[in-house]
Amino acid sequence: MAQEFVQFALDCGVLRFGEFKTKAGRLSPYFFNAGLFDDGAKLGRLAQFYAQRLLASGIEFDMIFGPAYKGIPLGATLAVELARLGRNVPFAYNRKEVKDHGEGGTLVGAPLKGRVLIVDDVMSAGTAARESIAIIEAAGATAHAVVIALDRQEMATERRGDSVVDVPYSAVQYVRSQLGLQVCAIANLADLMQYLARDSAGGLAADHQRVLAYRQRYGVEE
Ligand code: OMP
Repeated sequence: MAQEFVQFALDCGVLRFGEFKTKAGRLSPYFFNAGLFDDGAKLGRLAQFYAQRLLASGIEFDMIFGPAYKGIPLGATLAVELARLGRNVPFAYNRKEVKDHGEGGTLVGAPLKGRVLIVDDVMSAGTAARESIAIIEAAGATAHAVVIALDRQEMATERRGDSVVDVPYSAVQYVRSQLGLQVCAIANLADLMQYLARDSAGGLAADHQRVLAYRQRYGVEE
């Protein structure tokens, strides 16, 4: 399924090779832009991948939380897909701006309670995951698990005084072992490497080399 997903992301132009700057300031030879799952068919297929991966993982959860902004359509479409498969669970999301009228507050949708599953696009340094966990815990619920489309399997960063340093574990590893959440990804960097290694026509050979070099510099062991 991971190889099929890598192919799907490439076909949608969501996964691209080139030169990109990540949130952590790294120059990456690839980038995954989930915002380019930008029509109904692509979002529907994406939701199927999330649902399949999640059900295969055996992770249990009581409801879905989609963090603003990119997690909102991901969580919503996953909830629709799960309901279609016979598993109807509540869904909530947050807004980034605090509203001073109407329904108020920053949370929208079902009340946050029980074991909450966070749905997001990519985990690099884990900043977004930490923000979601704080929102869920503040509401009195339990941040239980995270499902993402791509685990970049690279070193997380940590603020030490005035500087930001690389640490020898990934954000996914940190969220699993330090924060105690279960994490699953539809695909990871190893899957991407496998895809590139299998490229028989050789059109992606240069990208393969660049991704290898990037992994040597920033990658972590699973
Ligand atoms: P963390 O919040 O630090 O884990 O980084 C995840 C975020 O990085 C994503 O939500 C995106 O905003 C961005 N990102 C991607 O979307 N795709 C990538 O391939 C790499 C990044 C990134 O900047 O690291």
